[in-house]
Amino acid sequence: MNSQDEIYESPKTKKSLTLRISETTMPPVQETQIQMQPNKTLSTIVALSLAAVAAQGATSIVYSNATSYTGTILNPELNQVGDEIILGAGGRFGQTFRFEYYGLNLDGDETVRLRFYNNDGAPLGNNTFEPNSVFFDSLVQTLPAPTDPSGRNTLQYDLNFVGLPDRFTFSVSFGGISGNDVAGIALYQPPTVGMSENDYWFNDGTGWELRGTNVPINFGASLVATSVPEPSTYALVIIGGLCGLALVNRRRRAS
Ligand SMILES: [Ca+2]
Ligand SMILES: [Ca+2]
Ligand SMILES: [Ca+2]
Repeated sequence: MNSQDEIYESPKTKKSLTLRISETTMPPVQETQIQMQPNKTLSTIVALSLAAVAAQGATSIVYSNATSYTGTILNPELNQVGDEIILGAGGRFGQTFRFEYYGLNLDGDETVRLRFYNNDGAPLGNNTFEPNSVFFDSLVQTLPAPTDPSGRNTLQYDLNFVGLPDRFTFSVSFGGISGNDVAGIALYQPPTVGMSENDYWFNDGTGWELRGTNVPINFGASLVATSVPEPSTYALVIIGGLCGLALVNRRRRAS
């Protein structure tokens, strides 16, 4: 039998209380993804174009902390928490980002918001800077209640090839949490691609604070990036080329 520790935030203190929740097995975690159903005629052309682009640009996992679940959940309640990460080698145009959360007694009114911050804020020493400017914001979205018996679920975000710095902070904040509701972030350790310090960022609305506990706090997450900025641009060029070809043929027939 495994146990699951839950870390409860207690403002103004660096130490956290832990609470044991009994848990039996850990089946595979489900994923919630947005599936695209592109137009059939276009999809063939786009697939060909994307294949051509894929041959030019490399897509790879530039951050991964998704291999070893620690059995621990960070429960931020209604505060915003962030994990500062350093990316591994690879492209710097973000394709997809995933993180894993935990939900208990959710009622359906819960929300989640993911944000990426440059660490270009106030210096705290030791080459550490507060999160400041936002370069990706999912805005407030509905948080699905996990259906997996583990209580855990993964959210995936399309990053639209946003430019990524080598080092930044991704933050998560939940809403609609009241009564017996619990929403938290699944902690994994260690990252297998890229790295993160053992601490994490905490914001109760009055500013950022770097927090550490007795255990490494690294959010379960992964990031896929490519070295090609916008494949859609290439796709449009190629589609444009095909249209031009058709036009030339038509003109030839007309003459
Ligand atoms: Ca509830
Ligand atoms: Ca609720
Ligand atoms: Ca960390």
